[in-house]
Amino acid sequence: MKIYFATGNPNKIKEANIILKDLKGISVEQIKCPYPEVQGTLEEVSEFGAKYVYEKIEKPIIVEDSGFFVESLNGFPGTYSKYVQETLGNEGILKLLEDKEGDDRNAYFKTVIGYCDEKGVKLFKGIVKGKVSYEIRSKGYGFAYDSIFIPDGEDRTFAEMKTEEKSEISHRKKAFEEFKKFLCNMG
Ligand code: ITT
Repeated sequence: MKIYFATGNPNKIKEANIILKDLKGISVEQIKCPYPEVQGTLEEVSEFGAKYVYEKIEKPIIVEDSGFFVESLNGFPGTYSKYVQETLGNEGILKLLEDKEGDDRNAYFKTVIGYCDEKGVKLFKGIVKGKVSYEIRSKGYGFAYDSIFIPDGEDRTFAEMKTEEKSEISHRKKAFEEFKKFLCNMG
């Protein structure tokens, strides 16, 4: 079974394929089918996007909306993560947190996958908690917020971990694990 993944971000496809690699007979393929990003929660964006793209292509489809939430900034950038990454960038986030320490640097990534087929739409969620680093730290892996996020239990940022390592513990891994259970139950 081929599942199409409507995204403009090839990193998501790479991570999805690593996470789903042990699932025989399933492959994920990128399609570029833009969908309107409604202003709302990750859940609302994914649900709307999955239905929208399914109506266009009439094949099993996933869309996925993710966000980076800093607790002491009341969840900012959250649903504005894409815009903030493109404008303030990671330096901007670090600047906002320059006088914050300890738990005031708590942050999490959240992913919501919307899957739609002829039976309708289903959502699968994953969260990974951690802290914002004090400086940008990267070994060239990952993307976007990965170079300022240290997952709990780790000393390295996601951008200092190989994609395979990030994909053992990430928000995306957790959401895709839920999706995997659903696929397995579908038979
Ligand atoms: P789509 O085409 O799938 O929407 P996107 O990159 O715009 O791709 P999102 O809207 O889901 O993805 O993500 C919002 C922002 O969060 C955006 O800047 C992403 O690059 C970033 N992001 C998403 N997943 C991430 C991850 O695992 N690590 C770091 N940053 C991530």
